[in-house]
Amino acid sequence: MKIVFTADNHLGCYYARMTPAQLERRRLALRLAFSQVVDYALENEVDLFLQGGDLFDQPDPRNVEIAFVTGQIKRLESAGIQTVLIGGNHDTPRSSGAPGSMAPHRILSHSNAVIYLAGADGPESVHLSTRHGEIIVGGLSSDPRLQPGDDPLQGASFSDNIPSVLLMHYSLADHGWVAGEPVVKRESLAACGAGIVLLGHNHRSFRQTVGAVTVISAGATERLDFGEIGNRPGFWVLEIENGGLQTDFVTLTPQPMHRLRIAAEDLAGDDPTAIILEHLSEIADEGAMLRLDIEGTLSRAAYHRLRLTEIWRRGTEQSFYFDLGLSGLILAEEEFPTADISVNPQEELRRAAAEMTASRHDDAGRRLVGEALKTALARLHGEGCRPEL
Ligand SMILES: [Mn+2]
Repeated sequence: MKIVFTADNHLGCYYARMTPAQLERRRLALRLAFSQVVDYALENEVDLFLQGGDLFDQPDPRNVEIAFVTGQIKRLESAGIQTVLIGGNHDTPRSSGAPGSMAPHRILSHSNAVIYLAGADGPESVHLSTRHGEIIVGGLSSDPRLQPGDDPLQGASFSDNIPSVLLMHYSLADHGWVAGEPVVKRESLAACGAGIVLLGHNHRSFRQTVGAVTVISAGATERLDFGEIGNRPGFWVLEIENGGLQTDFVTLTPQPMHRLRIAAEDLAGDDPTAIILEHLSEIADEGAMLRLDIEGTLSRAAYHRLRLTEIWRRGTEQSFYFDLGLSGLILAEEEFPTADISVNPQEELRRAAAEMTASRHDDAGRRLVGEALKTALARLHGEGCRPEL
């Protein structure tokens, strides 16, 4: 029996800093990645198509994405391939009990060829007959009610319908788990009864053994942000025959992505902008997502010589999408250049305080303004010294 397993396709993913045209092209790339998984399933005549959550990036996907997935499922159905899906943390409504809230997977499961294991009351399993034999597939959708550190398999019971393949959308302990989300403990995984556990959620693919269980993390079908630049997108093919398991990871070609880091210390010269533009032109690629990070300590003078708008414009022209990261940039502590500027900050503070005092009709208010002025002047002269007023 041949199975295709994919997860974290994140169809319709939103990028706040893309132009509407870029966003549409990016979303098309995400759909294209998913359709390549379906192409593979059709060309290789697999028996089952399993999706491990976060098919959509939101619980309320746009019609474009719903229509697209419906079309892909139709293709699978026409080839006699059944689809089983679960919900992920992105595409499951936060409160499934709220009036009118419904997982988008319910729309898809109107097709007879689609089974959605919502798992609102614990794990579910379903008995399937394929061209190459029978199989029980279990599913544990992402449950928004779980607290950080909770184990979704704790107390989970399949009664006597123990799945041979279990689909989940959770992190595995000691493997990509970040504090703040639920976590599957290794002990409960080893004891769950399933022979193969297929995990969505971790965008990095891996295969490992926990007790007698083979654990496979799907990995995403595209690198969703610059933090995933080292990931290899793709999907898995499983072949189960006479109790034996063979697995293959099929890679997909992602949209090119470059990350450029420039040390602030290298920008101390007369024209730091020129240095950056030269670096940018070296990796210019109109099809690529590009992120430039300027990191380290920069003097205020050098910072003012940086023409950020020009850098941003050139980066945008030379790439599909340009992101400029300045969060790692620190401005050097320097003396405040009071002598060179036409505005006298002390005078400005006193003037503002006088205006505020004049508009106050209560003594407490006036005292407060006086205190604030004192503090502000003290800060201006450097912490700790007491100015004479
Ligand atoms: Mn997820």
